[in-house]
Amino acid sequence: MNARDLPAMSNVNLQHYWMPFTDNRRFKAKPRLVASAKDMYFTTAEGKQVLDGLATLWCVNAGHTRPRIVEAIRKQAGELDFASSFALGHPLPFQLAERIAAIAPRGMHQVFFTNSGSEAVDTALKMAVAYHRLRGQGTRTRFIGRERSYHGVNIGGTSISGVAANRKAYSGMLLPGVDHLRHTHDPSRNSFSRGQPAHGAELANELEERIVPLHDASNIAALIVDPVSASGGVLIPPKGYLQRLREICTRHGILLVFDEVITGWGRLGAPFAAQHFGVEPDLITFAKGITSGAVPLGGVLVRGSIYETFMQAQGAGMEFFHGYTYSGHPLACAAALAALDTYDQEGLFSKTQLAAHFEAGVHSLKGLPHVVDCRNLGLIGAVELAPRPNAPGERGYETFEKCWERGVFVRPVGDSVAFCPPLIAENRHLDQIFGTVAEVLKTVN
Ligand code: PXG
Ligand code: PLP
Repeated sequence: MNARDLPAMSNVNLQHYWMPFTDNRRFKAKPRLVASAKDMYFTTAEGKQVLDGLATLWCVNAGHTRPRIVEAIRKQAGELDFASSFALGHPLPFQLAERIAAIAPRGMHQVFFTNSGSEAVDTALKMAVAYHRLRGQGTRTRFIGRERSYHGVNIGGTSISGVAANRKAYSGMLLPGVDHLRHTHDPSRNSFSRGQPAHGAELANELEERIVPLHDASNIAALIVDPVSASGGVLIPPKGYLQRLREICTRHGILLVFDEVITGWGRLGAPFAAQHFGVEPDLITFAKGITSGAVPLGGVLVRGSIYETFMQAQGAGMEFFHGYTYSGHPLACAAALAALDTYDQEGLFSKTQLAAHFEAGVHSLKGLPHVVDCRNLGLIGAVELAPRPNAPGERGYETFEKCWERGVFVRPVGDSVAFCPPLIAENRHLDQIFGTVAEVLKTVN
C-alpha cells in the first residue's frame, strides 16, 4: 500500500462485509482500518503508526511482512499454486511435517494439516474417537472441556469451549456428551502472580473425583485443555495443575489434548507449551504462529503410537475418513517453512530476557485505577480491570479504543486487556505498550 492509495482506503464502503467476532454497528460507526504493516507496526488508513501489542490476533510471532516469509509465498505462488493432498501429493507438507516433528515434544512425530485452529480442534476430536474405536473401545465418545476455555467456532470446538457468550445462541446444536471442568482463575488466592500462580493444582482432582465416577472412564474419549486460556481472559495454569491432569488421564486411558493454537510457536519460550510445562499430551492442536499469520494454516500433532494404531488397522483402505480440500496447501506450507526458518535463525523461541522485561511491564500497572489483577507467562499477559456496574466489558473496551488512538493495539477480553507482542519485540516496544496503557488507565472512568 503506497501513501497515494490512502485516500482510497478511507473511502472504503463498509456495508457489505459481515465482520467476524465484531460489533459491526459499533465498528462501522467508528472504523479502524489498517493499510499495511511492517515488523512491530501497522500503518493505518490515515497513515498513522500503531504498535502491534497482540501479534494482531495472537498470530504474528515473527512480526509483520518479514522478507523471508514474503519471498517464500511469492515464489511458491508462481511455482505451484495448488495441489491437493487427497491421494496426490507434493513435497511441501511432507517437508513441513518433518520440520515440525523435529521440534515437537518427545514421541509426537505425526502431523495432520488443517486451515485453522477451529478445524484442528474438530480434527483432534474425531481422531480421539476413531482411535478408541480402533482399539475396541468404541464407547469412549465423551469429551471433557473446561470453563472459560476457547477452542474455536466449529461445532465440536464450540461444544467443548467454556466461553458462555460463544455457546449461548447454539445451545441446541452442540454435541451431547460434553462436561466442563472448573476454570482455574482464582483472584482471591492468586492475584498479581508473576508467572504460574501458586494455588489451584487441586482443581484438577475434579476430573477424577466427579467426572470419571459419574460417567465411567470407559465412556470418556479425551480431555481438551488450552494450557493458557487466552481468549478466556489470559488464565495462567496453577503450578502442578497440568501435571495432575496428565496423571489422571493416564490412569483412566483418557487422551489428553493440548490446544496450543496460541501457546505454540515460542509464546512461552519453547516451541510448545507442553515442553515449557514438562507435560506430555497425546495430541496438540496448532495454528496461527505456524506461518506467523501470513497464510492460514493449522494442524494436529499426534503421538506416534496413535498414528500407528490407524496404520495397523485391519483391512486395506483409507485409515481416517477426514480432511479439508486445502489440507497441506502449498502456499501455507511454504510460508510455514519460512516462518520456522525465521524463528530458528533469530532465536525467537528463547527470549528469556524479553519475557523478564515483559513481566516487569505487566506488573508495573498494579496500583493504577481499576486494576484488580496483573498476570503473565512467557510473552502473554493481561491486566484485569474491575467492571463498571451493570456494564461488563465497557471499561476494557474503552481502554482498548483509547490505546488505539494513542498508537498501541491491545485486545479487550471482557474487562481484561490482553498483551501478546510479536516475539521480535524489543524492550522499547514493551515500554511503549505498558506506558501507553498506564496513561490511558488514568483517563478511563
Ligand atoms: N483454539 C484456541 C486455543 C484458540 O485461541 C482457536 C482454537 C481457533 O482457531 P481459528 O484459527 O479457527 O480462529 C483459537 C483462536 C480472541 C480470539 O477473542 C481468539 C482466537 C480466535 C478469535 C478470537 O482473543 N483464537
Ligand atoms: N461443501 C461442499 C459442497 C464441498 O464440495 C466441500 C468440499 O469439497 C465442502 C463443503 C468442504 O470444503 P473444505 O474441504 O474446503 O472444507
